[in-house]
Amino acid sequence: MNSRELAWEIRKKTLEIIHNSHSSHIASIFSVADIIAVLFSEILKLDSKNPKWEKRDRLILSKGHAGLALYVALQKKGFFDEKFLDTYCKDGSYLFGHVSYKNVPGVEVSSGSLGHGICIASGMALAAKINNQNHRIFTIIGDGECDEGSVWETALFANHYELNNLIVIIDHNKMQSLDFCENTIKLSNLADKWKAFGWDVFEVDGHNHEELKKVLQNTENKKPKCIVAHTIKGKGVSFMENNILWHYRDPQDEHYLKAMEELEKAKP
Ligand SMILES: Cc1ncc(C[n+]2csc(CCOP(=O)(O)OP(=O)(O)O)c2C)c(N)n1
Repeated sequence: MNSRELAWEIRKKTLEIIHNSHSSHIASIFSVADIIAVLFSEILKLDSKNPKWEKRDRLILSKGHAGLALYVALQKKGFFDEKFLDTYCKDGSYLFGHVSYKNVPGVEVSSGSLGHGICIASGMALAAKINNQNHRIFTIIGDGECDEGSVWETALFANHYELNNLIVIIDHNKMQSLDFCENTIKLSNLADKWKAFGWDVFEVDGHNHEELKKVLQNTENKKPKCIVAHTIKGKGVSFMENNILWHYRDPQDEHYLKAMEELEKAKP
């Protein structure tokens, strides 16, 4: 399955599960679907039969409310079966609305309390350096998440320790849960801020697989790397795109059918 097919599978399956479980965050999932698909198809060195393989790359999805996208990618890559995936948000399931590592093969850490993923990732990156290990640590954070002070403490920390094995991808959809980022706490030019903190910074279209592949494949950097991925919240379903309602809204039958029709038409 190539990255475009995986992204499509992620959108389709997450929509189906969100609808069945009456849960939320579909727009956040659609925003990050292409980034996750490219990482799992082309970039991450992983072994689904040995999820704790020591030399594996690490991925932390810090915007843990979009965790269903990660769960679907892991399932499609063979870390667990579809029956397990379909327990999402049901009584007794290990698969919650925010990412949990407990009993879920392939998940590195639990997330959802925003601002923590990058801190854990930088600790992992420093540990890998101390132990002379060559794996890379990727973390995906939200732009609203950049309101957290811990993100900027880590930006200083990673620069200080020259963590060139750390790659931060910002899902820059310009929205957070209740409003646009600029109306909440101004981020202004995010790329300039990371540059000022001493990082190698790249800006890409976060739905363009070629651009994502190119920037993610090149990890020969001397500094920690920040990829500002310009995305659209709700990408792939016209009435969800850039519509803040779909951060939390549970798609009813009519929304589900309409969204599914659009996704079917866009099948790669
Ligand atoms: C520490 C913390 N504060 C508040 C929340 C509630 N919350 C959940 S999602 C969200 C918005 C996140 O926005 P962003 O990081 O831009 O993610 P995206 O728009 O991609 O969903 C907030 C504030 C949280 N999960 N953690």
